[in-house]
Amino acid sequence: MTFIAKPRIDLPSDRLNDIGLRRRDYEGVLSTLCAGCGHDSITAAIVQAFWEMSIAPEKVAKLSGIGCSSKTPAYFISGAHGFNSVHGRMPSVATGAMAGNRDMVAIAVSGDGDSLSIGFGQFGHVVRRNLNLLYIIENNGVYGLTKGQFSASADVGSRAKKGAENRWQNIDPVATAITLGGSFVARGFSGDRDQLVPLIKAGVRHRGCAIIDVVSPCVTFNDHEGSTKSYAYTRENKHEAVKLDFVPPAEEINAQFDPGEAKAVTLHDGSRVMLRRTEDGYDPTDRSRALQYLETARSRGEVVTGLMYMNEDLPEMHDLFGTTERPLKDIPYEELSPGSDALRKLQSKMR
Ligand SMILES: Cc1ncc(C[n+]2csc(CCOP(=O)(O)OP(=O)(O)O)c2C)c(N)n1
Ligand code: SF4
Repeated sequence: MTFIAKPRIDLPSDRLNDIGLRRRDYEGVLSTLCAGCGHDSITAAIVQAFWEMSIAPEKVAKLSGIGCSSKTPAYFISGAHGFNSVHGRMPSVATGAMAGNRDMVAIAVSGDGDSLSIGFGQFGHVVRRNLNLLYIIENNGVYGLTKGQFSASADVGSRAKKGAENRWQNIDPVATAITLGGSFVARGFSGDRDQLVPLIKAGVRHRGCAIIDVVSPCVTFNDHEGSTKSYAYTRENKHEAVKLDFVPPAEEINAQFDPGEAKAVTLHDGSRVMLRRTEDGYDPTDRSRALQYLETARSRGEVVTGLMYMNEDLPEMHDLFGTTERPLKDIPYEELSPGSDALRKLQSKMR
């Protein structure tokens, strides 16, 4: 794969974040995606969120599968660790990485093809294991990289560029993730950065698997009339279920809310997610209500966005397995491999 380095331009007006880095330090190489591709806007939102959160690039692990979407980790945080894995198999690689070092901040980027077609099994298991990572699905309803075939997220009745109709039932990653026991499930739109940035921040700080399905139009193969994943359709039918603000630990909640208008959910690191109710009175901590709400919206052809479901009390993978707090790289070899006597004892228990 060829990479085009980005020219480095440091403007005097560029602010430094709390660890002395500029926004530019969170960028990657130049994107080679089509001009106008929604995926590039998601990259920009990731850059902004990680810069504002002052996360050290070397503490970040970027993971992806295969697809235009899965190429995007090359376009952000070039100082991070990264693994561009096999189509649909990113969750296994991410599980191995996070099992080995729980101190890393993991961000996984996938596509609707990568996660809902070939990788559907892996997607299901990473959600139910509640692996601690932010998992973004850049959802355009097609396989962009292989020239625009319908993916499993394409809605029934939506049309391909040359007019063919999709007749297969679609898989909604949001409803699926909630059903599978997901602990943080949201939907965004690549064209709405104001909403996406706080969602990404909250997803990073959530302890467990944070799924964000982001409608991300493919301008080359799926941005025409008849597509339900186009810019025009999404803008027209987008409905924000709940507004979200992210408040870092120790920072005061400055916004003024009317009584009953907002609800704060405290995350494990002390940061808070402020949920501001919309006129529907939607409550993303109520699982059955969330599923019902999604079904009603689906029947109306609405694209509901925002934080759809959140549960801070579910144990994440390390709690479930009772694994060590220490990254495996910091454990001396003698402790990691206690020798053949210990192995014999273990085997005898299983006879
Ligand atoms: C095992 C395997 N099967 C098929 C492919 C061909 N392939 C490459 S990317 C892709 C789909 C990508 O679609 P999606 O994940 O939605 O990403 P997008 O390109 O739309 O962002 C397919 C089928 C492959 N690379 N590997
Ligand atoms: S083919 Fe579609 S998904 Fe791929 S880069 Fe172009 S616009 Fe984006």
